Amino acid sequence: MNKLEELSKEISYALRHAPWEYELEIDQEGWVPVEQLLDALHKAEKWKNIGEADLKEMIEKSEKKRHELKDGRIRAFYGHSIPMKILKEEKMPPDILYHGTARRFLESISENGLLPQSRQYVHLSQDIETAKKVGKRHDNKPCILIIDAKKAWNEGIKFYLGNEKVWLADTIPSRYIKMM
Ligand code: HQG
Repeated sequence: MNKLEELSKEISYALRHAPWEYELEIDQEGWVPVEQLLDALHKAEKWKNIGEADLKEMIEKSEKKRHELKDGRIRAFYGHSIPMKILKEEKMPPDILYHGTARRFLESISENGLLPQSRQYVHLSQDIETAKKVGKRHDNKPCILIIDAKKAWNEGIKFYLGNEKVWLADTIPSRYIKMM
């Protein structure tokens, strides 16, 4: 892992899972003042020279679009697990979305649908390639699930925008899920 990847990982941890460990005041949309984050990072020897330009570079060079920096604030686009629910923008999804998962979860998913588990939202992928990558984190031969997002949305299931490749939902009942 290079230094920017390491920084991205630590910032994801702070913004998604443990803002209190860094004394960050996070708002309902997940925003944190950049100064607060930098002050917290500067306490660690390895991040003592980090500045806003490094955060910008981290975001630009990252393979995934995980963070957004705007008007002196920074937030994670998705992935949160903190008790306070992060409000996401509701949006009409594409007709089909995908979800990459492990073979060992299939039985439970077909029974209970997709649940957020330890996160605040279920994470869905815009394309099969992305879903495969997500699934590989859990299983070397991941399964790709096809979500009938159009039907779900028409029947009242809410979808939210993560980034351009990641969509979020509260839960996805199994009647909208097919195996690829
Ligand atoms: C599974 C990464 C049993 C679900 C990725 C998944 C993504 C169930 C696992 C983002 C279930 C949760 C999120 C049920 C769901 N029974 N298992 N009823 N419902 N599951 O890591 O979606 O690199 O919390 O299929 O790329 O894998 O961190 O979610 O396998 O975008 O930026 O429970 O995190 O992004 O696993 O990944 P996770 P995820 P970053």
